[in-house]
Amino acid sequence: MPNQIRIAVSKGRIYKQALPLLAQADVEPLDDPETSRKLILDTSDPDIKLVIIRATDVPAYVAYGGADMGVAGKDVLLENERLPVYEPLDLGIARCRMSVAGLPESRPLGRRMRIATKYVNSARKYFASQGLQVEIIKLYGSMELAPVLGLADAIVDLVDTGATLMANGLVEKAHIMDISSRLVVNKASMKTKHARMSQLIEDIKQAVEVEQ
Ligand code: PRT
Ligand code: MG
Repeated sequence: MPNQIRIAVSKGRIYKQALPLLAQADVEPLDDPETSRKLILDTSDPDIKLVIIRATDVPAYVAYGGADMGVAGKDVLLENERLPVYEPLDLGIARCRMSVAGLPESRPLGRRMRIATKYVNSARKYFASQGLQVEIIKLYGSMELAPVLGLADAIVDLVDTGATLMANGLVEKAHIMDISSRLVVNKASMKTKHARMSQLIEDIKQAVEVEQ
């Protein structure tokens, strides 16, 4: 399948928000991943397939050539910095921010704090940049519970509306960075399928400009 291009996307918000951009590039899936159990979707372009995978697995699929390109949150890319991919485009979708959050009455962020997070890499870099040595506890989900149950002094997590923090009695203590999803590309595919890949990237780029 030398001319086939596989695009890795995750279900949920990334898929929903990437869809209009792909449609502008004349790539329209023939199945809906929310209802179909298929993991490889045909599209209106017979040479282009959508591969449905977990958001955190997109960098690995693209780096190792399981997919030629993919859509991944900057948060996920920063945790997978060692995987070699090109990042040609900020798609401006699935926007949110990465923040430090804790209980409202908790002491100010300081040294020797325990920080619970899924984003170990980004958290370590952030606290180092603040000159704070902290202990980081890796969690895989429900981070909001950690300060409530006394597992950690604070968490590093993604925030969009703030409803999740509020529902769990937490407040934002610091803004680390803004997050959006990026188009990532396999380095070898960029050479071996150059014409088709660069055309597709250009079409998606145009679509992003229209949306903004
Ligand atoms: O959810 P699942 O375990 O299936 O996988 P996932 O969390 O890896 O995927 P998904 O689809 O939830 O997130 C994919 C990408 O969307 C992330 O990598 C981010 O780049 C981006 N994104 C944008 C978000 C959010 N906004 C977001 N709000 N990812 C997660 N959230 C979560 C956040 O972690 C917190 O639990 O939503 C909650 C906060 O939302 P608010 O609106 O209550 O503040
Ligand atoms: Mg999620």
